[in-house]
Amino acid sequence: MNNQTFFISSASVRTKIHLLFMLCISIILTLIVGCNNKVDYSKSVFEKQDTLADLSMAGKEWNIHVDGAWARPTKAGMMSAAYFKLQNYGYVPDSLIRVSSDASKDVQIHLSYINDGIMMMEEQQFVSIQPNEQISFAPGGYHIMIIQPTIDMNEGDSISFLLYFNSGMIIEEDIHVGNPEL
Ligand SMILES: [Cu+2]
Repeated sequence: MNNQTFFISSASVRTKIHLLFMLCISIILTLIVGCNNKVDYSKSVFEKQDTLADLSMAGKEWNIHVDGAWARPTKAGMMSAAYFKLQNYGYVPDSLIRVSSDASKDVQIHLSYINDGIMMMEEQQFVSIQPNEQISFAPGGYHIMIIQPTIDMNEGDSISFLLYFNSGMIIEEDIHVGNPEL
C-alpha cells in the first residue's frame, strides 16, 4: 500500500517536473522567435525605408497586391479600422510588419478572436504571407486599427496608408472610407 502511494506521488512529481521543463522550453522558444522578429523589423524598417513597391516589380520575385480596401467612417478622436485583401502573386514569402497613415499617429495591426464568447483583439507584430497566399483583413479577423484619427473620416473620403513589409518593400495605398459592398 505504502509502496503504491509512493509510486503514485513520485509519478506525479515526475509529471510536474516534465510539465515545468516543457514550459521552460516553450518560454525560451517564444523569446528566441520574438527576438529574431525584432532584429528583422529594425533592419528592414530603418535600413531600407525608401524602397517603395511599384509596378516595375510586377512579374518579378516580389509581387504583393492590396485589393478591395475600405475603412469604417468615424469622427476625429474616435476609432476606426481598415480592411483589405493581401495577395502574394510573387515567388517569395514576406510579412506585413507595420502600417502608417496620415490620418493617425497610432495605426496598429490587430487580430480579433473570440475568448469565452467575448470578442477580443490583440496587436500583431507581423502577419506573414506565403507565395500564392491570400490573407483577408476583414471584420472579426485581421484588421488595421486606426486609433484616434486626427481628422473626420467621412464616407467617400480617401485616406493614404503605407504598408511596410519585412523585405523592406512598402505599398502606398489610398483607402476608401465606407464599405463598398454596403
Ligand atoms: Cu483592433
